[in-house]
Amino acid sequence: MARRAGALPAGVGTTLPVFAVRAAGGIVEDADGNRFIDLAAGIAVTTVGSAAPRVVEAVTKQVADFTHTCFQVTPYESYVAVCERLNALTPGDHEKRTFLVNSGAEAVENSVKIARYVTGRDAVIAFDHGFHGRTLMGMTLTGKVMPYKHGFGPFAPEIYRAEYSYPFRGTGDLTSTLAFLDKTVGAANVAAVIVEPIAGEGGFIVPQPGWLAGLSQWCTSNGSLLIADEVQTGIGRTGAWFACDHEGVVPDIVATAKGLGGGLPIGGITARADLVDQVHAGGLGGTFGGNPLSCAAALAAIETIEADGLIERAQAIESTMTARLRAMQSSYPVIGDVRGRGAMIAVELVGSDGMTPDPDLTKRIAAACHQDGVLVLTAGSYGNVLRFLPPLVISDELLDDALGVLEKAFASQSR
Ligand code: PLZ
Repeated sequence: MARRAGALPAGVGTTLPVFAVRAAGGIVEDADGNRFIDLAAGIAVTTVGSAAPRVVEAVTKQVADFTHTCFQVTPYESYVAVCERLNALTPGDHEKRTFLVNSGAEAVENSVKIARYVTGRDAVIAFDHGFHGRTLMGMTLTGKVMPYKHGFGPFAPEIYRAEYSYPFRGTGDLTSTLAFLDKTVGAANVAAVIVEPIAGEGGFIVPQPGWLAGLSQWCTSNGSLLIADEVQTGIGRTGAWFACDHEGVVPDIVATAKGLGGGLPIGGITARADLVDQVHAGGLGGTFGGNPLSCAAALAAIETIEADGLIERAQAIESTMTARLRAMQSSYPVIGDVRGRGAMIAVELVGSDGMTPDPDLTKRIAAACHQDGVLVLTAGSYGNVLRFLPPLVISDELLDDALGVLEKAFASQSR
């Protein structure tokens, strides 16, 4: 940590000051031999585990064959195969096209580029509690000022922010959101509405049923495009391939990253073919996008999810976790809300009025879990959400153990 402080800027944060030396099967081991139960999965990335056998094998083979050519210079088959898989797996039966980038932020950037290109419009609607990355566009779309935006402006123009549906806090009613779009921005100016189907960094907020579908219908009626940012929710995390599937919503553009690469950096933009095929040749791309190692890993990760029944596993994790957390809620009223889908579950911590956010308690519970060997993350616009993102390969035994540690943390910290 001392070397880190001397070599890195202070602005790069650390959740847990331990250095990983290996990780697999829901355990992260540090340089001192401490073993942590992993309820973070590298922020929803290692969905298939941190050293999934198929991923290790595919990447090992690929690294010996070739590391890079740049797909735009001399293509390779695995890139095309990843695009085919995403075209098939993303919501909707329409004809689609996919291209690959390096990160979630880049997938978001490109989604917005395409939407503006094909609509010829400027305005993009994002939501409070939204997170879309740390590049200029990603940061502009992101709702939370501290730590993501403070001091980093000026921001990209023509981004408007609407209220996200937040059932626990009773805000973000669809009718008023649509009225805002019509009256304040003007439907004819809106290129795209970009939305996380479950707000991730914002605190695993699951919008009111029908809210996403309402946005989707509004977009269709007004010639605006719906961009689903499935960077955190996608690729099996929520107990479906994509979180939009739970709501029967078919977006025009889907941005993916995180879980797609089994731990290697890759992002995807999957769009309606009739739209994205309008963009001129050479208008989209990048040096590293869809690197061969990342493509090999992505194909192996998708195969692992299919062959090992990990979508069903995410659903089972949801049942186990929500049952245990609801039981804890009846003993610890500081747990105001238990929510989420699949292996994307959170609790929102509140004061004695049942509503006032309690970020200090949230920090203390997280610290107590870390002290007892369970890696949990916090989230939420008010910093009062504990979120759980286990790899889908975690065993019931480890999950149970971790929930026991969490319960102990509530017992020691919440009075
Ligand atoms: N869209 C929905 O969740 C990344 C952020 C970590 P990148 N979330 C983790 C941090 O502190 O920066 C994210 C997301 C959603 C986009 C992104 C951005 O993805 O791969 O981090 O660029």
